[in-house]
Amino acid sequence: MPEQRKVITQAPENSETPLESLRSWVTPNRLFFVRNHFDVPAIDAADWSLAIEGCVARPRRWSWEELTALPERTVFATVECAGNGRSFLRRRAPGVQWGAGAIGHAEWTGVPVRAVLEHSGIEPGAREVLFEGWDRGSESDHPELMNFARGLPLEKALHPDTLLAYRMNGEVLEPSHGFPLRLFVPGWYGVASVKWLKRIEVLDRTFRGYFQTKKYTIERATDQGPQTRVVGPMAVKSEIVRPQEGAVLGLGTNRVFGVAWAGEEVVTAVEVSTDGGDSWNPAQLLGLQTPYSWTLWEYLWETADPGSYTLVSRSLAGSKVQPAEPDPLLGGYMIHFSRPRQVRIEGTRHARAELADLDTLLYDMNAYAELNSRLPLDVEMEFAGGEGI
Ligand SMILES: Nc1nc2c(c(=O)[nH]1)N[C@H]1C(S)=C(S)[C@@H](COP(=O)(O)O)O[C@H]1N2
Ligand SMILES: [Mo]
Repeated sequence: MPEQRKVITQAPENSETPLESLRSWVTPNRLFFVRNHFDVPAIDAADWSLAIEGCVARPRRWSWEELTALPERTVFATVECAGNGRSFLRRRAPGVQWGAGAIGHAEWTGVPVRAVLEHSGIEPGAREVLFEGWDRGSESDHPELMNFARGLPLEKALHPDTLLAYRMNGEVLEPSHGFPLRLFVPGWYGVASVKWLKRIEVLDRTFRGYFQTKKYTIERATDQGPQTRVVGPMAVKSEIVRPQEGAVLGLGTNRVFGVAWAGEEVVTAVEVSTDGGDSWNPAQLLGLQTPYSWTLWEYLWETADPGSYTLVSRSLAGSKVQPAEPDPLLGGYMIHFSRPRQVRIEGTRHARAELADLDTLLYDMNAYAELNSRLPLDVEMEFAGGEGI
């Protein structure tokens, strides 16, 4: 059976990337997770335009032709939903009960937000940029109809990598990923990247919309006690992709394979424990380590003794280390603790994993990404050369 997204809710669609079969640095579009609060809006592409208004000297509308005539930029980046892993919390948090797959890594192409903002002339008092989507609906604690909308701090909106994106892995955006145009905020939790863009407004204040006051907020300890914050950059995190929970392995060398990411920062190391976190061993990082993008890693685990083992991985980015336990102040968001995995080694079986050969790995990653998308992906240059990101 061809691989598919794992559906958590059908209408609106909320579905996961099938992480356990991951073999590529790039997540093919049709396997890339979807997080929709409301139904996918019907957008008339022929009649499409984007309004830029608010604290700007020259408000205007951009037609599709005008917008896409601006110089474009491409960024590779991992997107994780802030609720990813919610179902693993011992204390149940409300919201979609995500497993580990509300995450994906893709190549995003579009026009920097900066270009359209500067074209309109940002006025001195500007603080935030409001991005509004075409999708509309209500929530149980907000029965009035509302559009999905989010405010982004001006500084991040003006970063040259923050894009009005119209291509994902070289293809036109799928309807569920925001066709025809979405915001793309690299390094930040997915909620910042508003899909189906309708309108941009430069604000001289902080936007207090539903999706950043009632939802997608966390508490942070400060000298004055806990303060409420809006989720922003993604935390440092890793995930064991294989072996899966409950796997039965053999004696010898077993491969532990996974992904690790650190939002706007670069993953500098990944460590693996086979004794539930008492001792740690360095994993080998595979391919590129760059800001925004996840890195693949593997650890070759030598075992001479049958029995039960608890595997744990942790990602490091400079002085930041992935924590062992969930932080109650974060509630049901930014769930980035190291989740232990139970496996069993049987004395009657034998395992013989070898160190991954980078050429084979690159071939496999490209072939897989191509097989699962319509256009060929040129990830090899980026992967091997480490340029252009
Ligand atoms: N207009 C709109 N934009 C949206 C959302 C939405 O429901 N409506 N969901 C957000 C959330 S919470 C996430 S995690 C990402 C998911 O992007 P994807 O569905 O393309 O993976 O889109 C964000 N942008
Ligand atoms: Mo999300």
